[in-house]
Amino acid sequence: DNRMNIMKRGLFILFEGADRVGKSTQVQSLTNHISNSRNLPTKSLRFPDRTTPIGQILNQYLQNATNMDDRALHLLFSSNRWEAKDSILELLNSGTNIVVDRYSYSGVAYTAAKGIDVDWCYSCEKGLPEPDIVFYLSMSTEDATKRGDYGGERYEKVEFQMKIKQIYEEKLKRPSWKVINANRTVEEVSNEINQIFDSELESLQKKPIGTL
Ligand code: T5A
Ligand code: NA
Repeated sequence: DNRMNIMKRGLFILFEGADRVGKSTQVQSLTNHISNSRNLPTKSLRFPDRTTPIGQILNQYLQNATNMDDRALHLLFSSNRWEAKDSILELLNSGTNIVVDRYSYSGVAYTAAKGIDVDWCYSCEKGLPEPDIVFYLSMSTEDATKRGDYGGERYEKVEFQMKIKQIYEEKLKRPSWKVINANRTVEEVSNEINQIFDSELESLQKKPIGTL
């Protein structure tokens, strides 16, 4: 009877990067790979989660409909993750893998790019569930701006995006991050990501869930 061995915790897989590098596309692709090819329970999540009351305020801000103090805004983005903490832990503990589109590092990068201290930005994230794998999608800002729908939302300005990229790469990136060259076809990028996931799955399932 091997039923007792079947239950493994879910993994928390995070995609980060500046605008238009292909995060949402790859979140969908890896979610399909985990649920269809690997046959494991999987759910994709995104931040900001625009469906909650806090998320609706953030959505209005992003669509340029409201203005807000930079730190007040930062705390709302952070709250939007804290309000998801319990459901994230429930999913992981019940064996569901989560593939997440942006999280705390987006929070820090986008606020710090306005000139606010990185440590202050990060302190609001301390204690949240920690991702097991971070895929950081990287490409030149110039090439990213050529991709579909660029320029609609508040932060989609070239100079600001260059600052975001710099903060990710000089202040936030950890040695454990998987830096992925995002300036290739969707299939080339997802093949590399699937391979990394497959090779790390078993060992990561044995580790306890961490906290930021
Ligand atoms: N934000 C977020 C904060 O300020 N603080 C926070 O705490 C958080 C969590 C909204 C904004 O909120 C800010 C950051 C953002 O400015 P969002 O909803 O994630 O964040 O933004 P979106 O506009 O949905 O997504 P992005 O602009 O970041 O794009 P993605 O997800 O990186 O890229 P994707 O997959 O949507 O692809 C973009 C286009 O490129 C094509 C796609 O088909 C699409 O047209 N594409 C490719 N083309 C060629 N080759 C490839 N390999 C391609 N992959 C995708
Ligand atoms: Na996206």
